Amino acid sequence: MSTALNDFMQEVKAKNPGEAEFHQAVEEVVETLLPVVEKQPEYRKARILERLVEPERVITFRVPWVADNGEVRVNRGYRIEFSSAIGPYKGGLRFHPSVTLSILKFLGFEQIFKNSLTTLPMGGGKGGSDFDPKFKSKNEIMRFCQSFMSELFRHIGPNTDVPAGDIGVGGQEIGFMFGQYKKLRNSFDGVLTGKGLSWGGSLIRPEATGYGVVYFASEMLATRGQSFEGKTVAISGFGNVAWGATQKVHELGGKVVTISGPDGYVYDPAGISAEKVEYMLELRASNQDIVEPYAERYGVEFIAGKRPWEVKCDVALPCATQNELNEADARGLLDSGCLCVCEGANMPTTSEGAKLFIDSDILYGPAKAANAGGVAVSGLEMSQNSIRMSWSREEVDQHLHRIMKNIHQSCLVAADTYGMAGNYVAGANIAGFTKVSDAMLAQGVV
Ligand code: NDP
Ligand code: 2IT
Repeated sequence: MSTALNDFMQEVKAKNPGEAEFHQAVEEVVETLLPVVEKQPEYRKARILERLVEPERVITFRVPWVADNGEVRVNRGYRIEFSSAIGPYKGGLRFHPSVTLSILKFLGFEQIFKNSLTTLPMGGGKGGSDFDPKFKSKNEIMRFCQSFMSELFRHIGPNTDVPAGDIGVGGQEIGFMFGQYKKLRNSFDGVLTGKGLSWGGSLIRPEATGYGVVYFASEMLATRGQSFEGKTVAISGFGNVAWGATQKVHELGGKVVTISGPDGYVYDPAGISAEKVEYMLELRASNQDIVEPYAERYGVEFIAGKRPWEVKCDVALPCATQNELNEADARGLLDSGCLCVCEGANMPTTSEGAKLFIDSDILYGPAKAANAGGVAVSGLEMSQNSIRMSWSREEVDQHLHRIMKNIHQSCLVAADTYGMAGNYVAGANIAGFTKVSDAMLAQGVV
């Protein structure tokens, strides 16, 4: 680690003690940005990096609710409003028992660069709760969402902060939160994205992140004259992102042979297609957080307690959660001849794993570029809400495809400009940073 990076990280760690995931995300970004900032005295003077790692606002709040058995429960709610340099705060809400301030700060920080890469006017934010939707009834989920929004509503708005879904938050939860917001404000606003089609949602939003990951990976493969046709693909997770990615890989002629959950992974050598892809939605909606029923239903192997990275594949798409692919997994993928790793989840690869990928010849697409399709279509949902129109499936998909191709190109150009050709991690960080830092310079020290 360079002295400058070490000094910078010491300060970040001292100011944000115990926030391991936030430290990890900041270090990965700052390592690639320091050479850029060092060449620009204006950035240094305006202390752009020091300002960027400090959220503009952090909100935490109590979320009390009543369980079906009459017991009172209390969870903690958060919204991290990280940067509004280029647009209203924008980013998902995560409901998962593992949620902490550190996890939401890492996600909010990454979101700044991701949203900038989409070229749409969106700042960076993230929120959520340590609420565990597992085994909760629909009524319990509704009461929780209403209580969560009873506080959040005063901090958000279509021109202020526009949340969306993430782990544990899909169309159902967005609906319950939107209903409560509308009731409290008495106003029908485009304040959340991922809405239902009949009340302001956009076509393709549910599929967008997964489709975008596959579009991005296709662009990377094309730089080596390759495509998804005939490729074996390992996917982790079985949620929204994994589902969209599986569908698109199948459409492009590839074969997805794994999905995974907290219980283990399923190996389906014939490939997950058609009806099996739809079954993934049922599995997720069952609220039980297990993939084993897939193996029973289709008579394939279930490997308990393991991750899918031990399966030989041409392309690996981690689509579950942070730090789900470690150094040993990365080494295994490299040794077995994997061509491309493209991140659907946010920060799924540990720092050690990522370093191995960057130092090797593998095509490695980092989350903030590769999974930007979800928030990009959220941005398109905001545009449709503003003009009170809705675009066709084809129109939205074309926009998404174009945006993912542009992000890929911006990463390549930025990496090349700073002497790191082919390094998509550096490319994504630098390309995302430039627009935000220029906006910060123009707007003065605020
Ligand atoms: P879902 O809730 O639909 O699915 C999440 C999946 O990840 C489930 O399989 C879930 O299983 C698993 N998972 C979550 N936490 C853990 C954990 N601690 N350990 C093991 N498995 C876990 O969420 P999404 O598909 O929307 O999100 C998946 C990833 O993609 C996340 O990293 C998210 O931040 C990222 N992402 C999502 C976008 C979106 O638009 N939805 C956009 C860009 C990125 P379980 O719940 O049982 O743990
Ligand atoms: O991580 C992400 O980019 C998301 N969860 C989507 C955010 C959004 O506002 O659509």
